[in-house]
Amino acid sequence: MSKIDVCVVGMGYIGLPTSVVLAQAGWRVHGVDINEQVVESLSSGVATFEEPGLSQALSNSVISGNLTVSQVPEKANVYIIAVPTPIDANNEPDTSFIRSAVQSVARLIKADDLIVLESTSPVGTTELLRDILLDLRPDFVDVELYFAHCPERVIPGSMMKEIISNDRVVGGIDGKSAEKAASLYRSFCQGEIHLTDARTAELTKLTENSFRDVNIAFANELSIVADHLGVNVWEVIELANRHPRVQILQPGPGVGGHCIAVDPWFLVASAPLKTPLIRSARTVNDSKPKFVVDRIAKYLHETNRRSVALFGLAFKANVEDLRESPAVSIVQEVAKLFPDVRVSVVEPFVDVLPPALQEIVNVHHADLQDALDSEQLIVLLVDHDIFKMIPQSALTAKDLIDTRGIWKELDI
Ligand code: SAJ
Repeated sequence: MSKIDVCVVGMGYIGLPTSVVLAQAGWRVHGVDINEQVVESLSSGVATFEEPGLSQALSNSVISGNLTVSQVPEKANVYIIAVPTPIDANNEPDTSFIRSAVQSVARLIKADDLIVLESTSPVGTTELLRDILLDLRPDFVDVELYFAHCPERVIPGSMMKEIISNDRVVGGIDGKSAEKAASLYRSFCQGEIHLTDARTAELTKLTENSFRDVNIAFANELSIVADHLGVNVWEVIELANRHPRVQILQPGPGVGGHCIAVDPWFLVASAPLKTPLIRSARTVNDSKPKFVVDRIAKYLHETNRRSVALFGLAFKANVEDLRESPAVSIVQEVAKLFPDVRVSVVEPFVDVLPPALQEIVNVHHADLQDALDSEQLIVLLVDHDIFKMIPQSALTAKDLIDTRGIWKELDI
């Protein structure tokens, strides 16, 4: 395998960091994205999203010449597909981006090439990808080609570290494919590389995120039970976690991001009658924002107050990422239910509110100190460190709804 030829299709949250670490490991990488602005930005060495360590590494890779980016795939020895795999309105997997990605590289394929699917995908997608490619290129049916699934496992906020240090699961459609893909990942990954078949790798990735979703759902359900019983859930969890075999996760306002809130549906879609627990966990987590909205509504009805401050919009702490964020839907719902209530949103991680919130007349982006000075009801939606640093003296006279348990002693 040449050391200079990896074409990465999709320069988003996974494709970009992967391209950069490959470029830094000495490979000549060509990144592809359909979005012209993304291509323009990355080609000039400017990252399209915030992630610690990414900016510098990208700029170094572009300057070194090891990373180029365009809208068109280039001939390579390895193709990595890192495109989105969303769900549709019925929670069914939408693999259309993978299909388009395969179509875009089909004409470039040559004997001995390796095609790696990194996108989180329903079980069987790597085999499907091979079938799509061979349909497009029947001249390759009897030619050696290699296909593998190597799911990413990096966590936003720590991607550049985890992409190097995490173990990787590499599943080939046959042993040679797994070996070939493993040798690529060994060039930058310091964690262990575990070889398996493609279907096992696909199910492993879905299992990891479903496991987390089910465990968060347990914490979220517990918080609703504790609220009903008038017990402090944070204390219950702290005490229960003193048991040597109990490790309950943290309740919150719901589950956001593009992974945990989506991937369990891939498992449900693969075996709809055999996944009642995973489906139910999704339902519990998806219903949590409404529980928070109901608490805010109850307060506003009872006090007749005409303003509220909501702290945090991101899908989790210390990131600027608003995708699938429960906080965004909570803000929208409160503003819609109470059009005469002024909704102040404090989110230091973004410069401007997303368009969906800009359109709502009673929502505005507020400064943290201004909100602390002027608002009586403060709803904590994201446990950013900056909110943890607010002195208790600034909060004691406030009415607080703390969905993350950082001001647990003060919650109303
Ligand atoms: N959350 C809670 N309570 C918790 C933990 C998380 O409410 O105790 C919420 C967060 O606030 C957030 C959501 O869950 O809204 C998801 O956050 P997360 O930190 O659990 O996960 P992600 O989506 O940032 O990243 C996950 C990771 N998967 C697992 O931890 C099993 C990451 O390793 C994956 O690479 C990533 O999904 C992915 O891309 O699939």
